[in-house]
Order: sequence, then structure tokens, then C-alpha cells
Amino acid sequence: MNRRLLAGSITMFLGAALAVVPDLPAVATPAGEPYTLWYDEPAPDTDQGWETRSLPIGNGAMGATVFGGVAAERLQFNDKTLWTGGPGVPDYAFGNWDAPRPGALEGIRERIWKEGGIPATDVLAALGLKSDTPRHRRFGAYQSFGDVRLTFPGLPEQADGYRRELAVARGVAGVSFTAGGVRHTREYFASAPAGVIVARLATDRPGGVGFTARIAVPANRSATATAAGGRVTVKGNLSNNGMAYEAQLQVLNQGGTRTDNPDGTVTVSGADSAVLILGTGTDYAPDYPTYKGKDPHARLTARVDAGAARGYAKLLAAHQADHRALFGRAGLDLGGVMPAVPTDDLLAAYGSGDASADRALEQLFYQYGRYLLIASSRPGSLPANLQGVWNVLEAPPWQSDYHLNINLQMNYWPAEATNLAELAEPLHTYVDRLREPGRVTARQMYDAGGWVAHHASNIFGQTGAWDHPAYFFPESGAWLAGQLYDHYRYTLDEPFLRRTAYPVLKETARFWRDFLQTDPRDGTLVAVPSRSPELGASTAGASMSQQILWHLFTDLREAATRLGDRKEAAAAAKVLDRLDAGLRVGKWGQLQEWKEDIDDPAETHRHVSHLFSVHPGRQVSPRTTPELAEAAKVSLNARTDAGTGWSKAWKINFWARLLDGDRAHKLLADQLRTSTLANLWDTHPPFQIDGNFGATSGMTEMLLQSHLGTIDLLPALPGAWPQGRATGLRARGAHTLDLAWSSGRLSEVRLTPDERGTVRLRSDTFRDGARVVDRRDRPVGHRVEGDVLTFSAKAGETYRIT
Ligand code: FUC
Repeated sequence: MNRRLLAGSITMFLGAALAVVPDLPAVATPAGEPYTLWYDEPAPDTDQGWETRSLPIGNGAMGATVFGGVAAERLQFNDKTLWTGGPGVPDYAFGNWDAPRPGALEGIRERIWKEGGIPATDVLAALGLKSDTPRHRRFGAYQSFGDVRLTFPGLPEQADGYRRELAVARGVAGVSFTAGGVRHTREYFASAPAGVIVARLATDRPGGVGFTARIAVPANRSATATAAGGRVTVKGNLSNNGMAYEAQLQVLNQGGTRTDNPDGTVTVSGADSAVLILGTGTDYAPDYPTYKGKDPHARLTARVDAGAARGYAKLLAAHQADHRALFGRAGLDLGGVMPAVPTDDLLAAYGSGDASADRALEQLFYQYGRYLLIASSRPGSLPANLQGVWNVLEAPPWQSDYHLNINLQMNYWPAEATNLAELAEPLHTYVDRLREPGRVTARQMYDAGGWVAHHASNIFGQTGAWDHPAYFFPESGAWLAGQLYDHYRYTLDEPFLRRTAYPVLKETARFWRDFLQTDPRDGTLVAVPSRSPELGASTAGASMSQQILWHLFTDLREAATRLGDRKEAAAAAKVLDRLDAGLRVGKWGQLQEWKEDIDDPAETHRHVSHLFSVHPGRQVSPRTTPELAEAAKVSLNARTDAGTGWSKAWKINFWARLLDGDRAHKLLADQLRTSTLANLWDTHPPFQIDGNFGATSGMTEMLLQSHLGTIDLLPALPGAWPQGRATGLRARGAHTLDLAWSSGRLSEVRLTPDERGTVRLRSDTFRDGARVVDRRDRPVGHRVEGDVLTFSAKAGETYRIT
């Protein structure tokens, strides 16, 4: 918060100011909007200002961030398809071998059987690209598209009554302030139905709106800017790969005048209000092997024309309806009341004694994760990348790509349980499409059938590896396939299972059947080479590899059985009979990370890969395997609570699955205190969006779990959340649930199954008995055994359990 601004304008936002000036007497402060981030100053116009303070909007395909400058506004924007690298670079090879290396894999395996573990770099040297190849140029990176820059002549640098906000429940960002006695308001939203970003600028005095609009793009491309009919068009090609891009910004004024300038800018003077409509396009297409489609001009022009013809009111109404239909499905009320303080102050004060404010921040953070998924992942677009859809740089950290050894997976952890299942479609389609290039990689690198991808990918079907030790992670496809099957477990969408999840599972398993080797030490099937992500030597049968493969073949057997494919089910069962499941308790009581008992108790690496079996996996739980769960706790404690943003988020999920709500909450608090930026983006550091999604997932896991076949209610409720309500959560088996609790005990459940069948609910409170009624309050027959309540449910009926 900017104290200088505050002093000058204390009367303008009394409620907000009083709550944060400690020496004023306490007064009743008006409560803030529960799901709004707001600030009393603009984001600084720098890369760091962008990262820590700008406010994101997005429609899945496009994103923008609002800086909120008074005299000069900046709207940085993105389009998920604008990437360097790929087939447009002459020597792009999808990460595959530059030349075949027959026998390379056999040589590596020989050494591992002899030596136990070998340097991970040796594996990549044998299998990967030559170390002198310019891999970044070929792999490419996600690009900033550019900035809409608005300059307002006559407006001061700073103004009174300043507020910049992002109302996540409405999906609208806004800036308002008073200058020269005139109230200025600016609204911004990204419309999924219209495929454009929309802004409206207005004042409370007629004729008060005047500005010049231009589009600025980074230097790594050719660019021409023209203005005609109030439309700014900037187009050209990326220098690296020739990708064609185009942005169009239509400026519409109400009153006043509008001028197209020869330098490709548009000026509005003396207008009552103005509406801006921004569209983007590239000639990218998600099709192997060229990944090149048509020039974007015609499609983009049609889209921006349509947006302009609709007008602001209709665009906003359609956007609100679309956004609320997703956002409003799930809610979390922990009893927090949002105090009227800016969000950066709320975050800074977290944990300092105001429990109600802390709960309010947690509720906001929870819903912000859902908001960010709605904004960065819509059907028909590419999946959310390391930064969702937002990137300001030409060379962003880790290319802002798709890391497949946890990060992309984590992005989608909250999708199902928080009732946003259709937003995972981009992930499903992306994985499905990776199979085609992945087949070539499987054949070339491993002489195997099926498909494979490694540790990171781009939008151009990169499935091979880099010569970096982290890159050896052929398990990524198997992990992702499990996520597709989990979509089925949540939705029971059989056409999806048949069409997408099952073919992906089958083809992934095909690769692994070829890749798995018999371990001469015990005759089990193991992955070799195999490594715990980003840690240690290349070995045989590292726990995470084996655990991922256990899930792959278990899911495949289940799916095949469901679809009546007996042959495939039997083949999967045969592998499972011999597969090392990757679960061992070692000499210091830990769950082993490696097949050999070599774990170092001092290792605090951020990846806790061997706990895949706890989350997102389902092999280890205090409910089913108490000894292994204890060992998992030993391992997790040894790793400590420290870690990058996403690592802390994963640990929330782990502790929730280990049924320790207080520890899960402690990790959430750690994440908020040490890994969250002022705009509530997760920071690795730097900004990386997976931690936002992982935290929302972890908070949900604290309240509801369904991975073991029984719907576990409030399995890890922390002491800090003695009462609350969660609505619209989803459980596997296609159930929607509302939960209410008080004094730390479940008080009411509402459950609506999509399909008929037996429902099994678990809660300690059931030990004291329960009442089940249907929608018309008629008692429903049920059984209680210990803490499990069972009844048969009809599709679409709503049951209330008290
Ligand atoms: C994995 C992690 C890093 C980072 C990167 C994008 O490699 O180990 O911490 O999150 O992905």
C-alpha cells in the first residue's frame, strides 16, 4: 500500500484507510467484497511490477494483465499460440535424436545393472541431443504478444480515490480514481464467448474521455502498425520461426471525435466513454508435423468485427453469464469476513492475529485458483502453461512451457474436485495429440511401440529429450494418462473414456510393456533407466517410476474391464502381477525413494516424488496402508516444509491425504506467507502458476477426498477452520456435494449423484448415527458401519444427511 497516496486522499476511501492505520480508533469498517483483489495504487510499469502486482484476466486462449496507470495505462496481453521454436526453425527435430544411436539404451542398462546407479548426464549423453545443439532456439518459448498502451493527456501521474481491482466472481478488472474533480472508471474483461478482450473507459463528466491508443510489440519480430476506421492493426512475423501474428484493437467512442493517426495509433478526444476490443491471432495450428495453419487475418477480423457490432453491454452480459456459470458452481466459506484493506496489506498481515481476515484471504486464495483456471484453460485452447496464459517476456523462465514432471499435471489438480471438469479439455486434447510425435520418439530413442514424452514439451509436439539430466523422464505420459482416466472416474463420461482416455492408456501401456525390464535381483518388472525427478543417479526401478506404472496398469485394467476388453484387461493384469509397485520402507523408517535403501535423511529436495503414491496416487493412505503412511510421513518430515511455491502446494495435498489437517494448513500458511506475490500469484520464485492450482487442490483435499472409493468428508479439517461450508464440490463417481460443519464436526451434507448407485460416505460423526432424507424430506434407508454410511441413490436426486 502506498502511504503517500493515502495521506493525500484519506477522505476518499475512508473505510479502506481506517482499517490499516493502526493509531486510529477502531470503527466498524465496511466489509470488502469477499472475492475481490484490490489495491490503492497501480502496478509499476516494469517486468517486476508485471510479475508481482499486475492483475490477470483471460479467456483461455488470450490473457491480459492490468497495470492501472492513471495517465498511462498498460494492458499487457498474450495469445497461447505465440511461440518461438518448432518446425519453423530449420533444424527442429521434436527433441529426437539427431542421428540414430543403435544400442545406446542397451549400453546404459548394462552399466546400471553392473554399477547400480550411473550419472544422469550419461544417460542423456547416450540418448539425448548433442550438447552443442541450440536447444532453446529449437524448442522455443512462449512469447509476450505485446502491450496496449493508452496515454491520457491532461491526467496526472497520481490521483485521489484510486482503486484497482479484480472481481474474481464477476471476472472483471477495474480501475477508478478522481482527477480534477472528475471520476474516471475503466473496466476490463476477457470474454470466452466473444473471443476478445474488452475495455471500457468512462468519466462521470460528459466529454471527459480522451486518449491515444497504440499496440507495442517486442523487438524479436517484424511489425507494421496501421490505423483505419478506429482500428489499430499490428502484424508481422517472429524472427525466430517466421510465425505470423496479428493483433487488432478496435476503438469505439461515444461522443467526441476519433482520429486514425498515420503512425498506426488512434486518438479519441472529448468522448463520454470509449470501448476497446482487442483480438489476437497467429498462424499456429495444433497439427503434427507442421503445426502451421492459415494466416490469422480473416478469422481475427471477423472476431473483432463481431465484438464491435455486439456492443459493450451485450458483451459484458454474455461474459458475466459465461463466467458465473463456471465460477459459481463451487464455494468455500470458512467464516472469514473480508476486511476493507487492500489485498497486499491483507496478505502482509496474514497470520498476525486476525483470524477472520486470515480466513477471508484463504477463501479468496481458494477461489482465485479456480478463477485462474477459468481464465487460462478453456475448451478449444491450449492447456495452461507454467504461467497460465500470462507472460511478459521474450525469454520467460523455463520457456513458460509445459513441464511434464509435475507442473502441467498440478495445473489441472483442482479442475475436477472444484467442479470445473470441462476446463481440463485442453489438457486431454494436448496429451491425445502428443501421441503422434511421441510414437516417433518411442521408436527412434527406445525401439519401442506406443508413445513417449519426456520432461517438458512445447506447442510443437516436442516429445524427445534435451541433454539436461532433468530431461530423462519418460514416465510423463503415463502420469498424464492417469489424469485423463481420473476425469472419467469423476464424471463417468463413457464416451470420453472410449474415445480419449482408453486409447491413451492403451498406447501408453504399449510403450511401457516394451520398456520394462526384468530386474535380475528379484524378477520384478522395473523401469530402467529410472530416476526420481531432478534428483540422484539413474537407476533401476526408482519408486516414482514404479508407482506411476502401477497406476497406469491398474487404471488400464479397470478401464478395459469396464469397456469389456478382456484381452487388454488380462494383459494389464499380467504386467501388474510382476510389476515392482515402488513401495518399500527403508532403514530409517522412510518410504524409499529408490529401490535400494539409499535415501539420504538430509535430502530436502523440493520434489517429493516417491510420495506420488500418496498424492496424486492412491497406493498409500492411513486408511488402507497405515505402515506405509507412517513411512511417508517420515520421508515428508525429512524433506521439511520448505520448498518452492509448487512444492509447498504439493505438501498441502500430501498432508491432507495423510489426514493431518493442521499440518496441511501450516503448509498453506507457509505458501501464503512466503510463496505468494502481492497479486496472489504463486511464486517459485519467479511467478509460476502451478502453486496456485496446487493450493486450491490441497484445500479441497482437506475437505473432501474420494480416491479410495469412499467419499471421505472433512478428512483433514484443521483446527483453524472450526466452522464452514463448502458447496458444489465433486467426488469421483459423479457426485456433487455441499458440506457444512461447526465446532470441527460435520453437521450437514447434501449429495446429488449424476448416476444411480451405491454411495459410501465416511465421517466420524456417523458413529453417532445419521439421518438421510431425499429432496422431499422423505427418510432414505441407509446403513452405518463404524464411520461409513452407505445407501443407494437415484440419479439426479438430492440427499440431505444430518
Ligand atoms: C521443474 C521443477 C522446477 C521448476 C520447473 C519449471 O523442473 O523442478 O522447480 O518448477 O519444473
